[in-house]
Amino acid sequence: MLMKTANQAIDHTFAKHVLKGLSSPEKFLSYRYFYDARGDRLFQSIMASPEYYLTDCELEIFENRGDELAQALMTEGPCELIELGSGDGLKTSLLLDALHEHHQDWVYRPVDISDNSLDLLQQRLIPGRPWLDFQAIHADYMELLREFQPGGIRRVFMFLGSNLGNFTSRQAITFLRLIRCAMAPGDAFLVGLDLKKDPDVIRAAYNDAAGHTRDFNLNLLARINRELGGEFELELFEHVPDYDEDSGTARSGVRSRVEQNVRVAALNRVFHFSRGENIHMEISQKYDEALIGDLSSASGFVVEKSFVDSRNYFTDQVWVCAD
Ligand code: AVJ
Repeated sequence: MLMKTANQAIDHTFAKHVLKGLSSPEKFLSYRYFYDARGDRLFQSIMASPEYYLTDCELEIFENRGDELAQALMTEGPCELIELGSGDGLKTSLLLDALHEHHQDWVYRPVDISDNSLDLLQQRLIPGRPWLDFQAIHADYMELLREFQPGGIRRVFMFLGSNLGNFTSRQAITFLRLIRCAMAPGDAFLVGLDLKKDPDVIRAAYNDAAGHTRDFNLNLLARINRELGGEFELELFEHVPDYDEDSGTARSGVRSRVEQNVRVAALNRVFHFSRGENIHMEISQKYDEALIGDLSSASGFVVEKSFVDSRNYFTDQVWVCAD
């Protein structure tokens, strides 16, 4: 029996996921559930923290190389720019403005599962851009990609912020192949990827001194408390960031400080934690040329152009169909 609360419907998908993840011998919860209202705010704080370089680096690329980026993507005729997951609009606006300067007014189609972020994006982008054709798509981008047929209007897909890094390499290839299948010759894919670098720089980015990343992880337990009647005592869990230099994989999650049982009312279950037991939550993959080569070729792409920031921390690349 799922518990009903007065003002919040139980999210059955979330409930099922929590049941599966916490019953597994190696406990996990997915990063996908980080982003409730509080998680969105915490992610904003992470992006604003001095240690989290990713956002600044990608913005620098769009600011300094926006025109070259636009030129790399331009062709004759109409085009739609499909952004998978709507960002804050800042980087996108730089690209759209650069295209507009070259008399290329593209249809801009941000795809997001959150109505709220699409509304915010619209409010940010439309003022001062009467030429902008903004056509939001409220959908899960994985599902949307499965339905896309190649052909018709030329398309540029865009997936920024190293969001690809949340996928394991198998998941990344599956996702990239979906994009590839939705593309016709002449279409392009613009992807932002975080590069391997001094491990201490990466470790700090996922363990900021102000503790936003810790709170971001713990918020997933707090969300179980709020939405599923969980009884997690947050002080009894600690954030565990980890970065493996060789693989380039940053992993994060939380660890039980003590042996304990935690009840989740909506699942009618008690979960046992041994002392030091982990709940894995997120990976953030860092890339190098070899890894990018493997990923792109395994999914039917070639890297056509790549741009990096001044510190060589981050790359935005234009990928095109291999054949
Ligand atoms: C939104 C997936 C790019 O992995 O760097 C930031 C999310 N997690 N700090 C990342 C995140 C912890 C972020 N991405």
